[in-house]
Amino acid sequence: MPTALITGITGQDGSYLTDFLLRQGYVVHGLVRRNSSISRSRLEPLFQDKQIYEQRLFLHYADLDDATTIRRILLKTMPDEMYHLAGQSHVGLSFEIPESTCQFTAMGTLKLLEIIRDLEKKPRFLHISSSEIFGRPEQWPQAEETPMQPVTPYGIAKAFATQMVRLYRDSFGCYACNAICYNHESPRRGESFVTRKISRAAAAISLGQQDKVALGSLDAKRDWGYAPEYVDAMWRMLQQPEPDDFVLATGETHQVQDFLEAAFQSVDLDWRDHVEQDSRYIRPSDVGHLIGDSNKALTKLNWRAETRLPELASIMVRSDLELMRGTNPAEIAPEEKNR
Ligand code: GDR
Repeated sequence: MPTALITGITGQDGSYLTDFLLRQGYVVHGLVRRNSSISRSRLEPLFQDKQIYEQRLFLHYADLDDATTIRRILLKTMPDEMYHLAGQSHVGLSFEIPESTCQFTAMGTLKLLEIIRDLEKKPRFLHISSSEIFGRPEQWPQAEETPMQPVTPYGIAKAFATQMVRLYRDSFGCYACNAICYNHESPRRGESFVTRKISRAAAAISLGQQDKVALGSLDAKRDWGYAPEYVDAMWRMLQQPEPDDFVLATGETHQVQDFLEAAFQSVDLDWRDHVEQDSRYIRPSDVGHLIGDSNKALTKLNWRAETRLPELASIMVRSDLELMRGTNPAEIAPEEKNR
């Protein structure tokens, strides 16, 4: 059986990737931060499955800066593939905690690359990079070769990590790839990201549990896709004969307002009656017009993002409605708090 190791296994992408790899017949090992609670996490249904947990799915405690522990886990598990999804992923928060964002997102990635460089049996390595590396680009849409011009601490940390992955591929012969992911959302999205904040608010307001939601910039534009489709592309990337970078995006851009419109419309509400603007959610600096060009992924991976904004918003609101009514045990409310 092929073996994979995932950092950030309890996150949105980590949990979808785990489901995906288990379906493909993999043995999956996951790194879990010592202080992250694994009960009530997105993996809960898998923990309950006796055929899976500790049979084909194993968790190991390690922080990203525990290089010795991670080396030991790699030597013990000898994975064929390693998916590096962990890191401080909230862009707004990265302005408040820039040092730890860089420590985990930038240096954490470099430490993993250093460990892999020394291994006799090197796993194929995928780093989840981000459209944030393009910052305020001068080229639309952005593709793999678009220059990086990050404008947030998170984006700068990701640009460092992305460039390091290229260096280890080109200079040390590692099979290392960057999945340059644009925003990708789902019912498992952390509650502090704008789409999930909106889907939860639309559901709670329609159930009469809440009346208002406070948001930052409504004009901000993003290229929003559906997360389960993106983990499929990550896996396809590691099945290629040669390591390479790929942009994963829908190629469509929408404003936060458009997501509000679609989410509230799906429960017959008008968002204008329920949204308040709150300057606490406005960032000191935000990326410009980001829209991804995934033509290379289409040509080489035969991958394209299928789910578009109105459907995505309605999937998320429907799931939150079921969660709030207690009729959706498959989707567990993630741990993150609303910001
Ligand atoms: P982003 O996602 O920063 O693009 O990073 P987020 O959902 O946090 O913000 C998207 C846009 O919405 C605006 N916004 C708000 N954002 C949040 N979080 N909360 C609010 O109340 C709010 N109101 C408006 C933001 O200003 C922003 O413009 C995500 C993360 O998953 C990264 O890890 C990933 O790399 C990128 O997507 C691609």
